[in-house]
Amino acid sequence: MTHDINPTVAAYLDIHPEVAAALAEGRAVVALESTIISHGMPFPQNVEMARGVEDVVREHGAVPATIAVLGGRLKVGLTPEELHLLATDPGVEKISTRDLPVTVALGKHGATTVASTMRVAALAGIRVFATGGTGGVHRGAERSMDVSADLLELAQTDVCVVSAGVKSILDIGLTLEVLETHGIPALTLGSEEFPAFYSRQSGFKAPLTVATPDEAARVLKAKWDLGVSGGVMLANPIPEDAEIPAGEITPQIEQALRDMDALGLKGKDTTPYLLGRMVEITGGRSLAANIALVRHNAMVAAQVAVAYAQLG
Ligand code: PSU
Ligand code: MN
Repeated sequence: MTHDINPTVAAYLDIHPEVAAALAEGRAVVALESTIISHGMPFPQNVEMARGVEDVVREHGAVPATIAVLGGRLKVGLTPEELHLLATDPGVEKISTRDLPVTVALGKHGATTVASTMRVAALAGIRVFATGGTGGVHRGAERSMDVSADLLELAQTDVCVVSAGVKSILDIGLTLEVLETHGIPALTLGSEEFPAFYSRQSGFKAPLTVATPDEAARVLKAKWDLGVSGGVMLANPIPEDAEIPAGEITPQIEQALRDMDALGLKGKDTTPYLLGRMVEITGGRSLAANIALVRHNAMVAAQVAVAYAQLG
């Protein structure tokens, strides 16, 4: 199941030796993104989270490959110094798929979102990826047309994204509609209800459910063996002891959205602003929840990657 990287693509990639060895031997690898480090959490929690998540992946038998663009190079697997740079350098831009060729061509630094991380992971031959929450359809999208590029990337790139569902700063109902339109399986792990990032409950029934990481791996194999191209969203509810119940978090999200509107923020700046504002409004509780859910997703992603590698 090893993946041959064509030489044209290989010329842009710097695959960390540990990741390259695992890929060459068909061992489990889990991709991790970097927008969550540079634009999703404050320092120093961001770099502690990034290192901790890599450890969780290793503890569950897979090799972590944190992805970013540094000096125009597509990095797959980072050194501790590179992680630190992403966590601290204000010059690191948030880059989605549309930005990727520009950041590469101009030799800049970029923190990759779910969409661009999926794309780079696929180029390197990595099939499983852990994040916090996937982007989706923003509230008011019927006027703003703000639909995350994460959804369009899921429609076309063969990577399984393990997330805690869709951030409740978004319109979850519309997000589920767009996932269905694009033929993206939104599998919920071990729950009949689709999860909402900080909360286990969203008020929306899970469109599809799997009981175990092993079942999820079998879905991936069946999908890609059959040539049903594109990604899979594996929604993994936040652990109970870390969740902020929907009834408590909803008014705080509404407050953050009002504050954002008052500032007139739009486009790529909205998600980083909202996550930061939520940390302030909740007195840090949303940050603790965010870190807990990312670690949980990393564990499940490693279990899925190990099971998928065993399917051969
Ligand atoms: N999950 C987190 N924190 C984050 C993100 C996900 O816990 O910061 C990032 C991901 O990189 C995702 C992005 O792709 O938020 C969504 O941004 P937008 O809504 O602009 O597409
Ligand atoms: Mn957007």
